[in-house]
Order: sequence, then structure tokens, then C-alpha cells
Amino acid sequence: MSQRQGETDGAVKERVKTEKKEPTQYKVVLLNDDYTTMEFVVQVLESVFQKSPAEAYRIMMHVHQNGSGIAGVYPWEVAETKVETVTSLAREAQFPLRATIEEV
Ligand code: TYC
Repeated sequence: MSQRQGETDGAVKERVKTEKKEPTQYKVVLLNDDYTTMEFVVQVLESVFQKSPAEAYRIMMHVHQNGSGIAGVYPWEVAETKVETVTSLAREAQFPLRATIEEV
């Protein structure tokens, strides 16, 4: 064999990344409650999260039945702003609707 040390037929060893990368995207999660109206949640999903009426209704029902659900996935600052907007719209309408941020 005439191969030099460390070489194998021109193959280059690549390090396969297995570490988890820091998330650059965040889920905005809507939380269920007993007082916010379904209609208001659908309106919020349409106006703040740009969902179609059908998708907004589907997400709202998911939250209603499961306790929480993803309204959208965004970079950190966008997610933060969406949560603030939901919170202030809800406060204005006197509903206890809440949204939180989770890592993707
Ligand atoms: N559970 C509410 C009701 O029965 C509806 C609702 C859905 C509230 C989703 C909040 O994030 C929510 N009126």
C-alpha cells in the first residue's frame, strides 16, 4: 500500500454535527381559558397571526380542546411582539386570553 498516513482514496473526513443548535425560531402558543369567546380567538388568529378564517377556527378549536396550541412560529422579536399584541387586545376586550413563547 502506498497511501500516506491519514489519507483514504481522496475521501475527506467530515464532522457530522450532532449538537442541538440554539433555536432561532420560537412558537407562539395560545392558552385556553373558560371566558374568552371563540369568536374573539378566531379574530386574533386572523388579525395577529394572518391565518385564514378556516385555519383560525381550526387552531382555536385545537386550543379549546387540548388546552394550548401553536398560533405561529417566528424569530424571537416577532414572537415577543405577537404575544404583546395578543395580551393588549385581550386586555382591551376584557378577556383573560394568554399567549406564551416556547422554543421550537
Ligand atoms: N374555551 C373558550 C370557550 O369555550 C374558547 C377559547 C379557545 C378560549 C381558545 C381561549 O385560546 C383560547 N369560550
